[in-house]
Amino acid sequence: MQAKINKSTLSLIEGDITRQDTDAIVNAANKSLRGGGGVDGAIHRAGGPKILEECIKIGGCETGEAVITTGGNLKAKYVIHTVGPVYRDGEHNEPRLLENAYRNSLLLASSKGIKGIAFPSISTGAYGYPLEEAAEIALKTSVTYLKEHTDIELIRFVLFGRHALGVYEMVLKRLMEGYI
Ligand code: AR6
Repeated sequence: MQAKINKSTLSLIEGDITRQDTDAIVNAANKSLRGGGGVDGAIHRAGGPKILEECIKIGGCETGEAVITTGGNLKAKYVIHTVGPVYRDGEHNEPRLLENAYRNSLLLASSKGIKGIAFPSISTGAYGYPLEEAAEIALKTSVTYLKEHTDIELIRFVLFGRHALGVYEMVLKRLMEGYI
């Protein structure tokens, strides 16, 4: 599924984030930046040791912030590492922190002249964020960003599995129809 916002494209696909050919892919990292499971593990495995070397030099990343490294052996030239919130009950600033993770990743991409960026569904695996709520934040933040900035031409969400894709599609449809 695709939506046009100004001249830019927001697209939703089912797939593996490590295989994307966008200028940058985004990692759902943790504050240590030392790697982990899920998306993080897959990116470091596919991208090779150069990514971790740069992460170690950077030192760490606060929740909601973003940093950038090489893409190593990946097709993408860059990896943007961001840290989503660990979900507790939604009353601990989780929505704001998740929005920051997307927005700061996009701001960093713009500052590097990146035109195409692929995101996984941040915080919805090990960090336990309910999928539909997270999709709303991810997509609203992206649509708002594309309305305000014309430099990013493509934001692609790469969802793991049919179910996640279906939820994102439903939320994007509601958003484009003005229901949320
Ligand atoms: N491509 C796209 N999506 C994926 C892939 C993939 N290769 N693998 C998993 N997903 P998670 P988080 C989906 O746990 O919740 C790590 O250990 C997955 O189904 O990767 O932000 C870090 O080091 C889920 O919907 O990220 C942190 O400690 C989504 O990606 C912690 O996990 C995110 O799942 C971060 O947790």
